[in-house]
Amino acid sequence: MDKETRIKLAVQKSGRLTDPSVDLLARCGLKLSRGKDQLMGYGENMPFDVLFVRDDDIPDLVQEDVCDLGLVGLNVLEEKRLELAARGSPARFEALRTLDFGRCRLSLAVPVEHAYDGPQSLHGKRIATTYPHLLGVFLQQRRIDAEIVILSGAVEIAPRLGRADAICDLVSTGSTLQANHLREVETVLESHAVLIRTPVPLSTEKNEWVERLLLRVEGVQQVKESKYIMLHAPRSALPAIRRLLPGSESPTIIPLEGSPDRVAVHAVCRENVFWETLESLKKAGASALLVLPVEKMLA
Ligand code: PRT
Ligand code: ZN
Repeated sequence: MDKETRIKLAVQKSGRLTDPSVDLLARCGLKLSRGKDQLMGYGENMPFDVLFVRDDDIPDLVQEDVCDLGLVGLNVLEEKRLELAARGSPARFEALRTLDFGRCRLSLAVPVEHAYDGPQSLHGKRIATTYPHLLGVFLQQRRIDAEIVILSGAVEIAPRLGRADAICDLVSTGSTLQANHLREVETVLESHAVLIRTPVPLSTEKNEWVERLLLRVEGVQQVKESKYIMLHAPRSALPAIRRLLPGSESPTIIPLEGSPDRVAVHAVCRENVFWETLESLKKAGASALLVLPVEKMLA
């Protein structure tokens, strides 16, 4: 395939999104060989090449059509969208899929010893952040007049240094806030990774590959939670068993040779299957229970 028909995909070079992004692409079947400079990964078996860059550059690279696709946090994307809107040039990248990694939230936090009684408590306060636009909208919507202190990092130590009264930063486990004696008080944005695409129309050939990738991404995300359950049961127990199978659509019912009253039930459950569920199924009359991981799934 010539150069123009290869799809360029931007991925974070080194950070929290790197491993899950590369893992997702591998599960979608992409075999990458990394170049000497480690800045590019070449798809050996699919026409995708991966560009490894800083996450903050991904929205621009896709918007400017340097890359066709990008994997980036919603927090970075939405901050960029607001920044572009403020400059009078609306964002043109398109979010294609929500991904099940990179989960975190952009939150407001105050020193634990400070009283907090709703967003109004932030009136007249200084709030440190690297997300001035998202924070700005949050404050504006609530008619709160606060000063936004824009920092480029180490936001969580700003209150201790006397540079701010509160912070607005990403949180996942909350341990960073705790270590800095801060208390999470408001969520500004719930975030996760997203797959974005260029606003420029793609050739038919590229489009077909993007569609294939999207189907595979969906399949990969579904199988993570899915299990294949097999069991034997008396026909009379089928209604109860079907009610107990978690998140399964119509199961396959197979007659058992030599036992007209008994059947085998096979079902894909789109949720995790816990011991408690198996115990309930057994109580309802099921036997020979088997739970298997699902390797691939294509709707
Ligand atoms: O070098 P580059 O610019 O590419 O990387 P970066 O340093 O800007 O980003 P990186 O790798 O830290 O994060 C990339 C993306 O991961 C973010 O844009 C989010 O979409 C997502 N993400 C998910 C997180 C977190 N969870 C997270 N916990 N990004 C940052 N954090 C930080 C947070 O800023 C705080 O310092 O982790 C700390 C809090 O974590 P907890 O677990 O203590 O609450
Ligand atoms: Zn960054």
